[in-house]
Amino acid sequence: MFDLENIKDPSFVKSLNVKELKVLAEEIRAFLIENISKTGGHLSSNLGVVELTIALYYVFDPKEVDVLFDVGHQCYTHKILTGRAKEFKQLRQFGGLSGYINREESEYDIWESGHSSTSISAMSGIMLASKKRCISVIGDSSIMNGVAMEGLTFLGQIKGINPVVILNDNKMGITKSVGALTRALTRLRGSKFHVGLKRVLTKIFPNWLHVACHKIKRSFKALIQKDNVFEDLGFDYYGPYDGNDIVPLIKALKRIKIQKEPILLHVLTKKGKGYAPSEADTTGNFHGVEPFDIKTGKPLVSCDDKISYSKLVANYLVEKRKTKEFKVITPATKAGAKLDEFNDKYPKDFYDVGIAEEHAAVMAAGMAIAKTDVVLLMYSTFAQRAYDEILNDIARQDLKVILGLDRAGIVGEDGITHQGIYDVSMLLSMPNIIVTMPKDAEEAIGLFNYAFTQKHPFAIRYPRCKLQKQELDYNQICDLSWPTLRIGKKGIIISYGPDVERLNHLVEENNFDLTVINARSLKPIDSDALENALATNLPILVFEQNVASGTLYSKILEYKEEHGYTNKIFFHGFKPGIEITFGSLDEVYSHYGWSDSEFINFIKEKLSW
Ligand SMILES: Cc1ncc(C[n+]2csc(CCOP(=O)(O)OP(=O)(O)O)c2C)c(N)n1
Repeated sequence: MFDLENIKDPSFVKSLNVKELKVLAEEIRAFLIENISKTGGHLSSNLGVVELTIALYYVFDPKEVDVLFDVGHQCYTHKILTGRAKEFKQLRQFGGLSGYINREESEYDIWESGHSSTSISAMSGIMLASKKRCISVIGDSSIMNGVAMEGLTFLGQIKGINPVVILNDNKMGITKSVGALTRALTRLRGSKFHVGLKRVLTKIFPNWLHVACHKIKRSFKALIQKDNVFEDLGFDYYGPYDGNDIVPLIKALKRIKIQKEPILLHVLTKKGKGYAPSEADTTGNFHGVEPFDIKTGKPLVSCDDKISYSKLVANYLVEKRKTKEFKVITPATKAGAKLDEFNDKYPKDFYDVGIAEEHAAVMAAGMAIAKTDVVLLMYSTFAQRAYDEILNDIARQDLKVILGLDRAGIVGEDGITHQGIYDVSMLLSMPNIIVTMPKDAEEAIGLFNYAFTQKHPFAIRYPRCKLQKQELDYNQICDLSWPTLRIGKKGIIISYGPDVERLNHLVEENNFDLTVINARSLKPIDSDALENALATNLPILVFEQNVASGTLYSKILEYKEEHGYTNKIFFHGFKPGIEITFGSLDEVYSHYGWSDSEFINFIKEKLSW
């Protein structure tokens, strides 16, 4: 029995025998299931890499070699082995342990990401600058992204360094991996017999014999065929190995440790290993989980009366498709965007392109050129990766792509890398694009219906929060005007999204004599409504869940200056450069000035009440 909470650093792993290593793996797995069932977190990806992480620290010394975990969502065993087991009770809680690699937490945390597929490029930089050896641990879905491919193409032709890419192949991204490269991986995986035979041979033969055989096989193969995409890119390919079997894994790692060229080690792991419901999951439900009952695998808090904005939009698209032809594209977020039903009902109109935001955006532009209506659904944070394509290919060409930006605003437990607080600044600077945010479910449907009727790129942002379930009219439509939700005489609040609804309630509850305007279209602005607001000469308070840079607030200021108004205008949002950490939505809201009481304080302070 290991005292996981008293582990200081991973060096102790080297002194364990095979039996002890296996016990350690089982105990870590039990620890992960127990803790994640209470806190929530990335369950399946972490259960799959327990042996791989232990084996890495058995063979390599982290003082000599940097290990870079791509995305960083599979780093929990690494955190346990580097002395952070005690903090798992606070995993992803405000002020607690981050669910990702975090350089402030540990000297062993080398590369922060959250957004996938950067580890190979990062390791290229580290190795070329420091000569320190690096290992990238990257999943089969993340390696297919363009950034990872650029990294591989670069590294494969660099001489004099020996990077190691460990391809952790579990045949899954959040849901099943997609794309032609998946097919290439299937060929490399070979049959179960092949992997089994390899396991036996690895156990029997010494390492030098394996290396020799591997080199001879490679030279012969190169004469007759080139069917290994990684070898074609300049990597010496080792594998596939069973990544959940610690003995062959250690042998394979020892083998590559002595190599002097770029290595790709292909390991096959079982996503969700060791917990029946997550092993059986193909829908992505156990990729990231809320607290759950270990016996049943069901979430502890049932939200049967609630619906997420993602699900609302997905339901709308299913309904809309009954009467209107259009395509839906999503880059690897089919599960989060709740698009299973659309996919099942309209498979010919649905494209999950894998982790390929840039490709998704340009492909949507292509569909629009071909006069086909298309809805591109991305998380706000990942749309950042397609900044140039949204700007240059969609917006500049004024193409009718309906861009659904999910998880706009603060996101909670994923923390800093996932906050949706930049897309307003990004989009408002682009030509032609209309940018909107609905205050509730009805307005969301209304804006989507409006988007279908017009001819320009059209972004609809929606947040990560949940809504009360209700009967909805899927045919309603709303325009880009700014409705006034209430009229008062002491000042004017302008906001959008669910925040404007919240502010309206607060103003009512507190009997504040204020006007509240719903600026559901951030671009174009409703200049009549703004003109009327400015003409009152009342102070204006703008609330936006975005960094204060090029947002609606700036547009209002510009308008005021241009038209010679003198109102005082105040902004409540986030300072550029702010680092909004992880925690429950409520905790993060209250810590960063977004609680009801902070709203009230801000109003009172600015209006000198
Ligand atoms: C650029 C980007 N797009 C989308 C995501 C959302 N995302 C997080 S993990 C993940 C799947 C990763 O799959 P894989 O690399 O195979 O690792 P596994 O979880 O299977 O171990 C996705 C799509 C992301 N983190 N970054």
